[in-house]
Amino acid sequence: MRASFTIALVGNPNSGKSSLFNSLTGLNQRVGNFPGVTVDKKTGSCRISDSLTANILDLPGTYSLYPKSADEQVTCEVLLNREHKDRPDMIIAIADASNLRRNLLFCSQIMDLGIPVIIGLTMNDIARSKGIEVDVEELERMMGVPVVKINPRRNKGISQLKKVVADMRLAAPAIHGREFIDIKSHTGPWLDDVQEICKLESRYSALQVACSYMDLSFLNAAQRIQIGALADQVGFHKAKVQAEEVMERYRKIGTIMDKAVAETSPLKQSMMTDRLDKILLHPVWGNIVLLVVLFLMFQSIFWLAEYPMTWVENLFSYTSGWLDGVMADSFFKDLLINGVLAGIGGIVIFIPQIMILFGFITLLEDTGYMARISFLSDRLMRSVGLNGRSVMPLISGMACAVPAVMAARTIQNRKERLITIMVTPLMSCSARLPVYTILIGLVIPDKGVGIFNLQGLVLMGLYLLGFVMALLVSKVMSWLIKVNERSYFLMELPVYRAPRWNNIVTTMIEKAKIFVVDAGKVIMIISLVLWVLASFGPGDRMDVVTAKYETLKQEQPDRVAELERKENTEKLENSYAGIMGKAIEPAIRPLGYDWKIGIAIITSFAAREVFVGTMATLYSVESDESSDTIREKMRAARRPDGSLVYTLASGVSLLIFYVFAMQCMSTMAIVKRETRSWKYPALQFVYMLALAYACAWIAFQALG
Ligand SMILES: Nc1nc2c(ncn2[C@@H]2O[C@H](COP(=O)(O)OP(=O)(O)OP(=O)(O)O)[C@@H](O)[C@H]2O)c(=O)[nH]1
Ligand SMILES: [Mg+2]
Repeated sequence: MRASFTIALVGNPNSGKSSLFNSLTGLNQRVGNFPGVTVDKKTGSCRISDSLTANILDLPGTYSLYPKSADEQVTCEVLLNREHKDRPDMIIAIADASNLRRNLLFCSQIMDLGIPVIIGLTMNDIARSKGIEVDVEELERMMGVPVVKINPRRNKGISQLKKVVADMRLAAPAIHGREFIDIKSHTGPWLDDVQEICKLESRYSALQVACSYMDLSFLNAAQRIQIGALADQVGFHKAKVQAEEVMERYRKIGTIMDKAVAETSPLKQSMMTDRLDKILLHPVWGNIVLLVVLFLMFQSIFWLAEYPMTWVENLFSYTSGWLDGVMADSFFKDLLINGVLAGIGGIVIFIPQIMILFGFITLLEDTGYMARISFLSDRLMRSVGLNGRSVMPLISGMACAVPAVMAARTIQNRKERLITIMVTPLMSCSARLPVYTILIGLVIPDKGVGIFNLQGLVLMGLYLLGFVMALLVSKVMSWLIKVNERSYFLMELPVYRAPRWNNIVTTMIEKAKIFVVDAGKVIMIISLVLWVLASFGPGDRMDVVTAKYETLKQEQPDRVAELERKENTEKLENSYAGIMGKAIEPAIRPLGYDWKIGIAIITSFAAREVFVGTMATLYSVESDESSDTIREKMRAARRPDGSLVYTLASGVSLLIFYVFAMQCMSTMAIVKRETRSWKYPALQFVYMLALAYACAWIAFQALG
């Protein structure tokens, strides 16, 4: 049930809104040290006092109420549309004390919306180290709204904030009506009509609507026409009014700052960010450090994860060997070992790698280095028709394309945003990691190259391949898509912060959990369905095979073991799965794949992780040694002519196929949502599949 009282957290990007949201609600909304972490609204509930519970609404950060990008639009719609289902009754405006002038400007604009406001002053620790001291009582008096110092990163000042909220809730009716600046003096009386037409709360909301009425989704066509006509009539000049408004606010804030804020000389500490940036943003050193960081990340995915992965693998092969020994042969035993256990083992083994990957990405975000990566790569990105902001979606794409596609909302330019969305799925996501790992283990020798490990290098090569292809495709698309908007890279670089280790550990555990549960569900279902499809066949085909081998076994008792293996293979070929696989085999034979890989590719269209589960199930059904690991079974796999299935050529070809192919329903769904059209996910599916097929073919022909 919706509590009757909603508080929205509003403020400039990277000011600590989501941190406060987490403190208030106990939820775990994503927090990171760069602007644009939150791109959609999120609600939670908070007990303010014994008698008051509030809905808390976390919103994307915004610099003003004139939306310039899709994430800012989310915030503006909530604040301006009186009928919005998340319409707040109160706003906590978050102001970063270390950037007070600009943050107060936005607070003053929020105050003029006509909703009760409390200012939450964050980053006081950073302000202090910059030599900025804020007199809260004076600030409160001059701004005319309550101001509370908080540090949501350390959970400080939260109870004080709740008390002020509770007090204001009781006093609410008294607070309305006062404008920070006299808006009418800038626009004349016509805004009253706009306010009337759109049923807005304040004259300032009316000004916002008048400025962006074509973009706001809650206005209907009639309202837009009316506003347009009025604006023409009075000769409304949006940019001029906006500039005048901001100047007047700054004048007033200047006076307030003089009285309420004392600036002394900065302490040494605040220089740290500048000093670090001298190296980390240096045209040469900066890029070298960046390469080293990325390189370490990939090597450690292999190095560090190797031990826990071996433990998990052994545990599962031991368990299935043990079950095989103690259970009597039955339908149920077969299902348990070859269906369920093989499926679970296929997922659990990748937890260490997934955790390391997410740990690294969270570390980059938490320290503020991610924003530097954007800055460093702006030139490169621009040369292919994107901009520095596209890097964030691309890097988060290494974790998962779904949030990454959403992260593209912070890109203002429509064309650049669209291209970013189109190429993000080319970045190798964590779901590909299991496929890469298992295939690399099969076909790439485990040896050192200098101080590096060859398998680790190949893994990094695959990630790079996806990235380079993303750049190439962007370049091509930037020629094809014609939208002429100017674009510039503007991003505030956050101060460096120590990583919050508990946040990193929590994220790692949470992502592992999501991976096991979400991917696990799909993998389990597909493994079970597949097990059925691979264990049964149409008509009496399976019985015919059984009968044939029964006689053979009686005739040649010394070859029973070999005959049993052959029998299993022949049964698999005559099962439903076998028949389907054989049907598509001609299409994939030029790439070096057999029909079992064909089935894996088809099931992978649900989600790529399914590849390993599929392999596990298919090889388990066929093999009679349940204690072998999947890898051992795959390594031993042979074609009917006796040659190995997994050779360097077919393995590399398959790796490349998985780098490029769009095999993820969730990504397609999110691309549809973000672009509001099926055209783009369809196009994406086709171009990525074509790319995958062509490149895999070339690789197989070149190496074969
Ligand atoms: N030193 C210090 N750091 C803080 C404080 N509050 C938040 N942070 C850190 O500031 C960074 C940004 O916090 P978020 O809560 O993600 O900011 P946000 O306002 O939600 O940002 P967007 O979603 O991008 O608009 C994180 O690294 C926090 O740990 C504070 O009072 N002091
Ligand atoms: Mg946020």
